[in-house]
Amino acid sequence: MEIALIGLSGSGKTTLFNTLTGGSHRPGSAGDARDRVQVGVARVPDPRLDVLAEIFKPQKVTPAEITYWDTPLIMGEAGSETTIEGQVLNQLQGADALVHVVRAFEDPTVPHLQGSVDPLRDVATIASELTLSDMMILERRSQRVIDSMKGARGHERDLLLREQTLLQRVREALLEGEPVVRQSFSAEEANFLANYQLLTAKPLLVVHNIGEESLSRGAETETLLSQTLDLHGLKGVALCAKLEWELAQLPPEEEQEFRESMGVGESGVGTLIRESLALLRMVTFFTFVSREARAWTVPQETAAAQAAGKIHSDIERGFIRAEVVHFDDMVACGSIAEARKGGLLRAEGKTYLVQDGDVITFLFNV
Ligand SMILES: Nc1nc2c(ncn2[C@@H]2O[C@H](COP(=O)(O)OP(=O)(O)OP(=O)(O)O)[C@@H](O)[C@H]2O)c(=O)[nH]1
Ligand SMILES: [Mg+2]
Repeated sequence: MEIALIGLSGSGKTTLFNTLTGGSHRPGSAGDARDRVQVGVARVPDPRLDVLAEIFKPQKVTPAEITYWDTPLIMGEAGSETTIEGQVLNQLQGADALVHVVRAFEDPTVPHLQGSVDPLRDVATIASELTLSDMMILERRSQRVIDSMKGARGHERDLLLREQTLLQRVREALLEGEPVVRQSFSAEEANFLANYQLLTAKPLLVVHNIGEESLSRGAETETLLSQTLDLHGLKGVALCAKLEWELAQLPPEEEQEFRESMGVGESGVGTLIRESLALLRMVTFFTFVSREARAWTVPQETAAAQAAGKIHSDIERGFIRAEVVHFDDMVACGSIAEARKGGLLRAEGKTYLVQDGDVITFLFNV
């Protein structure tokens, strides 16, 4: 799963990206890499994995991972044409979800290209950029459909006509401010749409990059944030990217101490990663194999055989069954053996839909 960080220049994308992925790209250095997307991997913090590590006493603990991109957007540059197109558009079209980083911090040393700090305005700016970009994609597609219609007959023509009707409807809804992700479609329409790779069809999460000074007013900031987002029907997270980055440089115990002394509870980045998974409708399952406890994420409604395939294609091919115990039962029983005795270990087949928190042993034969 690939998530692209987007947002106006200077909103804190690179700072956040570095914190998420342990990277060390220079903040404010997008100028060096205008046309390059940086790719990095974040480890998904999950307290359940730590609890399982206590039970299994593995030699190795491996968290699930999620990939983030730092996209050097050209938007918001003084005097630039503020549209997402060309290479940047192609890259964004390949993302599974978008995280919009919005500047909400006051800092006189960091110039704001829009002249003032105004998260609500910036949320609207990016929303309209995404919409504009989709309008252009739909326009181009529509032109091609019209061209193909000239020589088309019968079934082919009907299909093109239905596509044209869809294109028209999506454009009208977009113009009324309804992103594609909130519009509804028939199965055939959804198939057409999948080909266009529209940006407003992607799940979107907003990060309010708040200043160090606002952290003490956490609840107040959250309320303000949710009011802003409700307006657009969006979900959001508030964090201070710079502080999170600084804290991430400390040894874990010191980081904890600092967080407590500053009244910053859970890591904002941890919350962001969790919300990213929720946004993508992912569930987490756990395995314990060869003395390694490991967390994996798969989309909701993933069948056991496909989940096994994420670990290794051989396990999917030679799938016999999955032995499943839920995390809560695992903790209550204290071991797989006890769970088995208590009848809490279930044998599930290929088509079993993996649930969040399942602890799974795959049996296979190749
Ligand atoms: N005070 C404060 N400064 C921040 C915060 N987050 C980022 N900055 C600063 O803002 C400047 C821009 O941050 P970047 O992370 O480079 O922003 P960006 O979105 O990657 O910008 P572009 O790459 O130009 O699009 C840097 O000088 C950061 O140190 C924050 O939470 N508080
Ligand atoms: Mg940057």
